[in-house]
Amino acid sequence: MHEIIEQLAAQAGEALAAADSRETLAVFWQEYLSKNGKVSGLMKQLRNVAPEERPAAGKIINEFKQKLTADYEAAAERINAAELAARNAAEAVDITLPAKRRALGALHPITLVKNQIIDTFAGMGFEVFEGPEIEDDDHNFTRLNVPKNHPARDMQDTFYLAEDIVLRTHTSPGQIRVMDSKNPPIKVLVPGRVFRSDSDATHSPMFHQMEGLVVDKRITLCDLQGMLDKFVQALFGPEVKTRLRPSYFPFTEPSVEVDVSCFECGGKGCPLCKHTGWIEVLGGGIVHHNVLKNCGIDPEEYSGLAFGIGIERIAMLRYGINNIGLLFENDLRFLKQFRE
Ligand code: 2U9
Repeated sequence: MHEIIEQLAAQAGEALAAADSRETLAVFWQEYLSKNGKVSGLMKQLRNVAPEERPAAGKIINEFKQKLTADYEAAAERINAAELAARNAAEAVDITLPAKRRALGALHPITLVKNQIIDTFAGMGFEVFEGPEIEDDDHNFTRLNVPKNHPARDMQDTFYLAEDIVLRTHTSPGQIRVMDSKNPPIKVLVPGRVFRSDSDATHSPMFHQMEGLVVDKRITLCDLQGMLDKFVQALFGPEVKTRLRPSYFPFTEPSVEVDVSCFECGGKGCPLCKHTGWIEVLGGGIVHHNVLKNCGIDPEEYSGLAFGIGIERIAMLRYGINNIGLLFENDLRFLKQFRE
């Protein structure tokens, strides 16, 4: 029995020393220490030992089993520690590496200018309203006093989706919707995309407008010019001023084109202002009495002012952009220049 145990101890010792993973250790346990393992096999062999030697032999087998179990547990600890060390090494983070740079986005120049315009007019008490991009003929033209035969209605200028349905050619139908939904006093700013069949270096078939409408008692052109002065000064500097020139729009009467004194040369004349000292920036006027009537507002009691700003035009002037197409190409080399 002694010999058998010694042989088995040597064998088990080698197997345990060779075990280098949970899997090989499990195989060892199965082979030696499980119910059907070799150590249990020794116990079964006690039957063949002479009865007087059995207690001593049983004791030796038990001691062997205890030692082998202790060795097995020590090996398990060794393997667990080695596996943990390997995992820690594999998952180690080098905290001295430089951090990954996060690519930061920026607002598009159109959005920058749009926000600046909203900021200045919000400071004068304007609310912002947005109408739909697909409009009917009635809101886009008829109620704005644009007659049936007006060239703006032509297929050459307007995108028709159906007989009486268009992509809005201005944000003005938004103001009609505001007047339909509330009574004066009204002070509203209507930004949005608009669509016209027009395309060259300064025109795009889709562009952005910001229109304003004020309806109250005794509103005059002076109110318009006062507000626009504040607006151009916020955008182009405190020293600029405005000039109104007579113009024509179906929805305003009188109508004006608004020039700003050249912010490049201070009005002396330069290539930017084509040596006139003035730059045209927007249009406006006093809301036509027909338009007020079309919205159920009595022109004897109320009057209104309106203005329309082309956001691309303002952005091009502010940032010195000479081709409108650059604003829509989404070339990052261009857009990155406007990061604030
Ligand atoms: C209502 C009544 C009147 C809006 C107006 C302009 C003059 C104007 C242009 C600026 C450059 C269009 O984007 S642009 O090409 N707009 O000159 N817009 S008056 O008048 C209104 C609007 C709504 C109910």
